[in-house]
Amino acid sequence: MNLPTVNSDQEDGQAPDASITTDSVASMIEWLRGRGKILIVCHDNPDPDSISAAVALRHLILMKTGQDAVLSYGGVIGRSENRQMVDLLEITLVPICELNLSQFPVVCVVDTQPDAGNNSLPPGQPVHLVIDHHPPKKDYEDVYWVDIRENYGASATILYEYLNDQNVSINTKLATSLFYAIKSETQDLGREWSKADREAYLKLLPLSNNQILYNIIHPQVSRNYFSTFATALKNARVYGEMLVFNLQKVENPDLVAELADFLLRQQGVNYVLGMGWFNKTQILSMRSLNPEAKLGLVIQEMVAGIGTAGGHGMVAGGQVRDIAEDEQAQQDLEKLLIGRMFPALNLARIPGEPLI
Ligand SMILES: [Mn+2]
Repeated sequence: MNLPTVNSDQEDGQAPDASITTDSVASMIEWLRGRGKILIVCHDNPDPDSISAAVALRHLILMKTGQDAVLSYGGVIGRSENRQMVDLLEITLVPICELNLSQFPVVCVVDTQPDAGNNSLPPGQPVHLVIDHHPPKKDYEDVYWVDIRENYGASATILYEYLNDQNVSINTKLATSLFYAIKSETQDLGREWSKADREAYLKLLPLSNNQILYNIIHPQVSRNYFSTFATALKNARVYGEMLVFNLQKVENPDLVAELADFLLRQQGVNYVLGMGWFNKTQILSMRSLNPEAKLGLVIQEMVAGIGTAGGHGMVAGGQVRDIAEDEQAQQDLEKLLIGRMFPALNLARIPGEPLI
């Protein structure tokens, strides 16, 4: 997706699935009319892409049918930027544990999928709309609407196209949220981006509020944020072109991904595996500079039989649930994952050395 050859494959920015057209999106909206309460679910510990896609889907449905929807998520909104985004753009999200799901005849998921393992819908929960850009976990033949565009850098871009095609106006707050989603998810169109993302990014920038954007991007952070950086730096180990760090218990699960991005800047490092323990779950995050890394598949191989994972070529994440809080359990898991990581990446195992 970051390769020019791949980008040129979608000159017109159309959905790769030819069945998704302006007309079919219109009929999907009509299908929703009069069906009762609508729930839109983000992935756990939602990121700006998942949040903005949910906000945009709600806006689309509201403008076209007059029906409001409830936005929901599992886990926590941890990263300071994401909390700022939700506060400053006045986005209301309800923890999924506070909802009675049987009250919602229509359930939509954005930036995740029913079988992805990174959302808090109970197993067997009927889902009616899936809008995502991660590789499909299965066919979802029983789901009414499935729009999964693996070659898109952001789910927000898919929703931007829906709004655009259906002539729904995009107000400043919505534009700011969609713009920030594409900006953060693709690191300013530098990573896993497509022509469609670039198009949306350029159209949304002049509609966005630059002061709010600045305030989202530059939030103040707690002392704990800096001590987590210290933990990561102290225990990071470098195995040739691979870097592994373990944050142990974290207050904010998003820090694992943030530190993975940060430590990928180390010279000579092409792959990063980050770990952190939050609420009985070991959160995993992988990053690579190599566009051919296929990290989504690598991480699935690493957690086979013990957890769930997924992702794209250069960005992936996973979770291993029911891990005890004691250090020994976490160290055992770290050893197991490192042992599986080298063969999964086709790298020879070499001894690690401390980063600093
Ligand atoms: Mn996304």
